[in-house]
Amino acid sequence: MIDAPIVLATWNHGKPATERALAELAAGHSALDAAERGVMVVESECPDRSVGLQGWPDRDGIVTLDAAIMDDTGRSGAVACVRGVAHPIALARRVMDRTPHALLVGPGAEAFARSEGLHTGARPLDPEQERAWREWLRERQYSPRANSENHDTIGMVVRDAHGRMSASCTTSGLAWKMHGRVGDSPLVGAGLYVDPKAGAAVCTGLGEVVMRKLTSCIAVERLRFGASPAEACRDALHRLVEAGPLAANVQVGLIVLAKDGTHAAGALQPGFTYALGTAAGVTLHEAPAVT
Ligand code: SD4
Repeated sequence: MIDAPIVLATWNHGKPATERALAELAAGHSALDAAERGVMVVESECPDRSVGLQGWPDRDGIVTLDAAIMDDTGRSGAVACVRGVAHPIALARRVMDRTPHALLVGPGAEAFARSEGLHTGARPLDPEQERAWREWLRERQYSPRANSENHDTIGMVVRDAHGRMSASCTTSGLAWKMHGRVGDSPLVGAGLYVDPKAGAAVCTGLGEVVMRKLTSCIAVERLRFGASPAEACRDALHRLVEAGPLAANVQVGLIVLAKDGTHAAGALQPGFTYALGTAAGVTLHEAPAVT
């Protein structure tokens, strides 16, 4: 099967990431390479400070990062709660390619990063991070807001011209989290999922909600049993609220890409934007609130 590639990525910063992923595909690289290198753009530069070493720190003033990557052969790699790594997605890829494991965390992940030449060393908070952290310490209120910073985390799904699929997620997690907290982004089935028989999905939003319901996996499983991407999106999001409405500050955004290239996005609340990249270019959209 040969047809046009397609890339989707979360939030407004999904646009430069998607442009990079499409360029990688155009240069003949795999869907896996595109999913890795696309999100690296946002790891390097993320003005809203929700990805990479520039991300907001935890409540102890420490920046810890989570990332995962998965291809359509069932392989995956992930890292969680890592410090001093500029490109955690590249580290996640190395976990997948060069270790017998699927997830490395904390000091062990950092030691592996050092052995792979991917550890960039401890660095102090920059003045903006320091200022925001000190301000947070005055009130110490932990109440993540829906669409907070409006563009948290980058998650991407890629389908190349041969129908091969991959997905990636990378994040600094929720600002002012407890030290050691890990969200959905590095967890296969929660933050991302790929099944060659069905499709791929990624999530963004309040990780504690997503990781309890395996939202990405549920969406892809719905595709496997014949749902359209829009139905899969709606069903997976409904699963989050079937026991009753969530607090007004809870947002979850979901992107679903079926193996035939059809796709959909949805969210618990308005305000979730995503980038769509095709041969015609990259456009930004707001996903419908589907609950
Ligand atoms: C987390 N899901 O760590 C991530 C954060 C995020 O929109 O995506 N925020 O819970």
